[in-house]
Amino acid sequence: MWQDLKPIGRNPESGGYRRYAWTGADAECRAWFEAQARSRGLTYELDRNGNQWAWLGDPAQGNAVVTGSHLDSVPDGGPFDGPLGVVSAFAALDELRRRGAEFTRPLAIVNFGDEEGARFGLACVGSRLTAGQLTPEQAHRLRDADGITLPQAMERAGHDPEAIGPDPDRLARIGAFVELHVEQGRALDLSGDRIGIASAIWPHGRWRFDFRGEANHAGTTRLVDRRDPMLSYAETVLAARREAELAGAVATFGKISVEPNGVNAIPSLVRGWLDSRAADQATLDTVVEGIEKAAREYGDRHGIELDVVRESFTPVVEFEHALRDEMARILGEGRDTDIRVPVLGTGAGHDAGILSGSIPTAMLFVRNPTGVSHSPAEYASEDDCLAGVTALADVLEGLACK
Ligand code: HGY
Ligand code: MN
Ligand code: MN
Repeated sequence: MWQDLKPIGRNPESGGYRRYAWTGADAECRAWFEAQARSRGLTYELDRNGNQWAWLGDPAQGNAVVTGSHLDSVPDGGPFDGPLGVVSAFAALDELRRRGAEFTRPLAIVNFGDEEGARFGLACVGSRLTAGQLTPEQAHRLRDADGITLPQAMERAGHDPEAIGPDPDRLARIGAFVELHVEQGRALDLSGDRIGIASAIWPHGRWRFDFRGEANHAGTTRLVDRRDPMLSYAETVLAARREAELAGAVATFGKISVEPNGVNAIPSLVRGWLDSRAADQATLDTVVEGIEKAAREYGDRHGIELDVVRESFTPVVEFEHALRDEMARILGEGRDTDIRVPVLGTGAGHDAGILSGSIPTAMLFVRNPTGVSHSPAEYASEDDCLAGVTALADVLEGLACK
């Protein structure tokens, strides 16, 4: 499976992946998913929001156990964030069949569309639409950097944008969703464990800061006469770091666009996107308010207009304790006593977090020795990935089989 996925959307210069929603690379990933489903005799389904499902058993029976993740990527993302959960899901099913497991509940493998939001700016579009956390009207207003709207992109990829919307009937058939994911930190490396169970996801969001000044000649405009929004932006980036450090949170400006974007022109507009996350809502609010305040104060002194728009927000997620405990019990059973499965919090967002408001969800993490993610350097060893498959197979067997 990894060999098939390896070339799809790979940027040869960086070695990272550019698998953005509703692009050619995304279509290739989707074709791969469908082929994997059909080759295993699973019933393939594409839902109204562009999420792909592969069913074993009759979904109408209800109380299904679902596993999977996403196949799209951030710009120059690593190979594991997303695909590890989908590949492991198919591999775990193969393992269960090898064990001769008898299923008492329907099982599905899912590929959620547009988890990273790399193209349209909003993460987890497929699961948010399904859960009713994003309305079709809001989704229809999303645009990529070239001005292409989400409906236009969907249409070009052969998906009906008028069909999108909440899917409560689909969610009502699911009794549990378990997402396996590469860890995006070093907690497992530091504790010396291959596998962990997620406890919670930090509240997180994305804010767009538009700094407007005045375009002018870089050679002839005296410094005192300038209204340069790049300075306000730079000051705001430093403020973000200070506020995050003070609060024990994180704040990142990782994307910027500049107009007119000329080497010898003072910019008229600098647009920067802030991603900020903290352990609790109050801390996150304090951090973002502090950053905005610093941006306004600096801008006021230098004639810069500022607009701040919150583009997305995900509240804190505490994964369901009953499912978490059940997984810990299953993974503890019949194993060497020195195999521990720690329970970890994370600052990364996931479809499992979005769906946790509607259905019981849980996550398994696979050790990442450097903790690097959203980068071509993201890594997990083959042994750890195989331990992840075994753990996922054990969990699915414990939940869905006799
Ligand atoms: O950005 C995130 O946390 C996620 O990987 N989409
Ligand atoms: Mn990611
Ligand atoms: Mn992911």
